Amino acid sequence: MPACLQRFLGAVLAACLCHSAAAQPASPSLLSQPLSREQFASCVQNLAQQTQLSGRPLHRADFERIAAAAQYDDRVRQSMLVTTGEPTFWWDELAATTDEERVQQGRAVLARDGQTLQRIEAQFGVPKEIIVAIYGIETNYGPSQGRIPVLDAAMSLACLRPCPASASAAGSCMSRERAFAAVRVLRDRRVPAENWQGSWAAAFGRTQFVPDSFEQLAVDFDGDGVSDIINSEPDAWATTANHLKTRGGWILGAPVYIEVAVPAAQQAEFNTGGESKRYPERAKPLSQWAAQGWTALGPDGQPVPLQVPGDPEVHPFFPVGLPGPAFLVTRNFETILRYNRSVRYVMEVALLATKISGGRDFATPWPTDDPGLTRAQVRQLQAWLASRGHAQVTADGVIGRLTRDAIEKEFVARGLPPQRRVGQRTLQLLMQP
Ligand SMILES: [Ca+2]
Repeated sequence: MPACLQRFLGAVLAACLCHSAAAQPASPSLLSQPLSREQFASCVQNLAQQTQLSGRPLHRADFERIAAAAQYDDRVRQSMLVTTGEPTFWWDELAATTDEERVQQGRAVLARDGQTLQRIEAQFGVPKEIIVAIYGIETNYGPSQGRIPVLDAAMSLACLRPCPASASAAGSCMSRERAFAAVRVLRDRRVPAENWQGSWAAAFGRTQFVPDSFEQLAVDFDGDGVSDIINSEPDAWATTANHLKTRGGWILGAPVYIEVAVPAAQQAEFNTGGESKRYPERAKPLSQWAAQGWTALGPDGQPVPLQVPGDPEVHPFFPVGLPGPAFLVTRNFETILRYNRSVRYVMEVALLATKISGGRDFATPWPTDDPGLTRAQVRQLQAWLASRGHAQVTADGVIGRLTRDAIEKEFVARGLPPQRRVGQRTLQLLMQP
């Protein structure tokens, strides 16, 4: 399950414009129905007239020649709609993305290729567990790189999310620049001309880079003279490490997050009303938080001294407000955030890396009586739904719209209050004989 494809299929994070989210909003009217053949052709023609705005040199003739093969792919629009769809919960997403299956597979990657990963860690200064965790979350350690032709995805995205008229400078419109970059990468023969596939957001390869980031950051680490992030694990890993090093930098020896207890007297100050909130403007050295009575949490949730070598600057982060897990986060958090602009993604990567290293889950429970399912449990649920006649549900371990529809119908069929999600508790309730 690729992170991107997963979200395309239905789970929701507004995350998967991997490694440089297109910032400009889509026009709602453009998303209400598929683009017509004429609309798409006219959009591509319009882009051809703007190649002078390409972030790197691009001749109009090259654009026209390569873009002539592009086809509108409505999966892009459907995915854009999904990202504004149903609410999702931290405890569901983290339970699936950091489940035991993914932890064990991550350890197997480290055991298999520890030496290569160690060399990458040494050269780029990024922990190998973080690189492996990104690999695991982005493409499930390789197999799930996406099935949408990258050129089609990039062009469709640019046409569904056109630049505002004011975006006249190169680089001021990410969706346009991504389309140009896809063409440049093909022109330069840096990717396969046939079957170049990726996510709906045009991210491709083992760690899911968009074409513009690929152009800027791709590394040849296996030494064959080609930066091949699709087939070569060392190239993909080193390219990811290069991204983290170049766009943010890593403080080696410092964690991404430290789970903390907030002193009672200061809890009102951080009342987020249940919202996810981060306070980067309040960054200060860890020792100063400790002096104010903040403590870290030990394995059983007991307070332990707040200490990290080098006394890095940290700031508070509350994924779901208080009560709920509370964190002080370092610059490493912001470095992962530049890789994928979702705070939930950052915590998925960091927690998976922690677990791969033998560390533990968060000590503070999420504010729910119905914690999330592992992918093995989701597959079990889906097989059961299919056996109950919901033929559209496949046991792929990814909760998407079709699975949610079936869940809702089953709750209704059993005379239970309808809901579209299932956790550990409601799984038992729903599947009882
Ligand atoms: Ca290579």
